[in-house]
Amino acid sequence: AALKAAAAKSKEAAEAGAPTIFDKIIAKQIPSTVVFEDDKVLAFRDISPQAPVHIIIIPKERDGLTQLSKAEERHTEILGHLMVTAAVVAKQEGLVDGFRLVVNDGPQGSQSVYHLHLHLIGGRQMNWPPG
Ligand code: IU
Repeated sequence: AALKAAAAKSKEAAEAGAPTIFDKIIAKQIPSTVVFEDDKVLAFRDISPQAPVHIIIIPKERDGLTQLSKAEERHTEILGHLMVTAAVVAKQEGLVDGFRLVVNDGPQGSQSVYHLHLHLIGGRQMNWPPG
């Protein structure tokens, strides 16, 4: 319940334009293990990995994309770029037998950070259905 309340608060703050923890990671104010970076996107290792490989891929400019359900026509290019980046990073990480890409959206999707991100998860057998 405490976690849910914290997520709801961070959702409101992000929607009002406040920086999230990911902005601090982008600004290198918080250290992270970056595995890929260009002018538009950043990929870094998740601090609480759920598999041998667990990488978070984010747009550097949030541009209203606190969560995927806020996507509009103008976000088409960056969303495509994030997906292509996932493929590039998966290859770089040696995930030749496959991987999983996850986007958690909103409270029911268990989203906790309101800056759109892809989870690239791999290095072990994934199960279906997910939890
Ligand atoms: P979610 O989809 O919003 O639930 O995922 C947020 C992820 O960000 C989650 O897997 C966290 O472990 C991860 N993370 C991180 O890598 N570094 C941080 O400082 C924080 C969260 I806060």
